[in-house]
Amino acid sequence: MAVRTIEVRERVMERNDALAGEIRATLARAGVVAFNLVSSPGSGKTSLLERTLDVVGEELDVAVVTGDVQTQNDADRLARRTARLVQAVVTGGACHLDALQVRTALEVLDLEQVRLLFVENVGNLVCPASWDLGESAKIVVFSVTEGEDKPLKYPKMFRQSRYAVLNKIDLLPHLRFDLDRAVANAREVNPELRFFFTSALTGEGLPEWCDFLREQVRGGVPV
Ligand SMILES: Nc1nc2c(ncn2[C@@H]2O[C@H](COP(=O)(O)OP(=O)(O)OP(=O)(O)O)[C@@H](O)[C@H]2O)c(=O)[nH]1
Ligand SMILES: [Mg+2]
Repeated sequence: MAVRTIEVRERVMERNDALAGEIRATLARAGVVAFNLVSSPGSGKTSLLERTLDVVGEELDVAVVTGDVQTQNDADRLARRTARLVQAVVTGGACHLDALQVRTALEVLDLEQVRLLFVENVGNLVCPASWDLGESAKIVVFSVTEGEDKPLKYPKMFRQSRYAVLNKIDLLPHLRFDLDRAVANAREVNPELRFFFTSALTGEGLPEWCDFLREQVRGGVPV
């Protein structure tokens, strides 16, 4: 029985990876840079996106697909910040988005009108690491309230991500959180990780983050 279970899982993953490849090709043809935001619940993905939409939503033609286990709260929050379409995917229990859900969400977006796409994944530091959604890169958001050891405890997520956003830095004065140790832990599992330090509450670090997004859109889809 155990062997059969593994085979089924492998087939599911193969199908997902094939679909993700198709999505990646579609986005590349349309010239859309796509970031898959992954994090534990409540790190501040939606808050960061709210700020991002305020600053560069129109400038960079940003579209968003949000994934939630239940409710479309995040999509509703983001739709208040932009006239552009925000697509909600309710996974109905699943702990991650998959490529089929993203492809379905993209069917109603006019990709010719989009230059930067964010997919806000389900808040979970485990499952989303294994699922390719056709993104240009995964960005792991983690916050100073989560503890410096998260990169070591959930290494796959940090290894699969090309960028990391350390959010809620406004709270640093109130916490025993060693920022240097957190960065060192993350670099231990992924030496290539590029960091941003933000507060979605105060806006600190947002200019650097938005400049990075501008650079990425200017540079086009990475190959
Ligand atoms: N102090 C502080 N609070 C923040 C910051 N960013 C987000 N929050 C708060 O953290 C809570 C969770 O923020 P969300 O943006 O909903 O987090 P999320 O990652 O989208 O959560 P899920 O989608 O449920 O995984 C909210 O109460 C936010 O107001 C920040 O930079 N500083
Ligand atoms: Mg959210």
